[in-house]
Amino acid sequence: MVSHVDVFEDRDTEDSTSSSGRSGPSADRGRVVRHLLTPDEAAGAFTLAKTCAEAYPNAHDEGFLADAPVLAHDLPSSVRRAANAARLDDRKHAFVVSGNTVEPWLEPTPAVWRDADTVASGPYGFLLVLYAALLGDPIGWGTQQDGRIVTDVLPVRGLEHSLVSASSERELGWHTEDAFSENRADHVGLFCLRDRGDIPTTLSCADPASLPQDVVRVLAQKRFTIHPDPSHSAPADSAHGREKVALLSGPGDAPVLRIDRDFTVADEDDPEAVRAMDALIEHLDGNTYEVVLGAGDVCFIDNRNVVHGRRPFRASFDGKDRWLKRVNVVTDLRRTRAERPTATSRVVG
Ligand SMILES: O=C(O)CCC(=O)C(=O)O
Ligand SMILES: [Fe+2]
Repeated sequence: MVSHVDVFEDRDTEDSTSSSGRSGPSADRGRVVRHLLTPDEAAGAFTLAKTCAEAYPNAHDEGFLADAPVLAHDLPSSVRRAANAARLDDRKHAFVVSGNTVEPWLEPTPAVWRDADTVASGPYGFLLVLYAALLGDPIGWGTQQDGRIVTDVLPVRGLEHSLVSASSERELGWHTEDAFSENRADHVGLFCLRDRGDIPTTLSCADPASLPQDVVRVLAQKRFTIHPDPSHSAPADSAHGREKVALLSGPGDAPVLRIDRDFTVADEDDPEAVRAMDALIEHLDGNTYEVVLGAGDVCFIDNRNVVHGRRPFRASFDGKDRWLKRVNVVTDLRRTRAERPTATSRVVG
């Protein structure tokens, strides 16, 4: 659960200690909407997910993904209402459903993502897709985690200092998820199955009104390139990262960000673009705040409104490490069709 100075709770709830948050220096930054399930609602949602896990082979199944928006009608009405309000709120940073069931006999955190797609962790993947279906349609990437739709975020030995989400000792720099692609998600769903103390996820947003207007003007022009991060096994001849893109779009009161701190470049021979990008980086660094996800929190980050990352931590690699299930959600599946092989496939690229 999230407790943050600017977290909006959508009904009267009591904070539990499963997670906490810290505010950044400005009070109006965090727009994290949290919905706390009652124990009965959590049990109902989990039972629905288990029923799905019995009826479909896995949460990546095209049949399940097609049916999910209808199956999601059986989620508790309170969460459906909250998700609908979040869907229509173009200023929110994240929507968190707290209080979800995580069974105490959850298997140990796997050593690598490849081993994480197990039957035991299955119902959680189903539940994540059901919640995702309240906001849009899940997609996966052919170039990431074998094209799985529900992927896994866990620390991997040997990748402690890498630039991907399997890192631990190194901060995961803030980023728009899959910023390099036009087919990137509108929401990134993270279901925390196991937390390990205080390991904050970071969020940051742009406020164009507080940036110099000449900087905003340059950021809105296609003068930047964004390369895929190494979580993607993109072919060497990939066209991604060659086209110039803008980093800021949309109206001033609902700006859309597109930037990855570690993989965005402005041409050296375009000093105006370099300066504008430096200003945006400084701005986003300054606006960064923390949200701690605890076990049972399902957090949908709005990938248009905010960038996100994760603070560094010391992993133990003993099966007790932090473990999240992740899903990418688009609000217009048709938008991604050119890079999906068939109408029913959810795998982009
Ligand atoms: O670990 C986190 O809190 C965020 C990870 C992340 O950015 C991702 O998986 O896309
Ligand atoms: Fe991410």
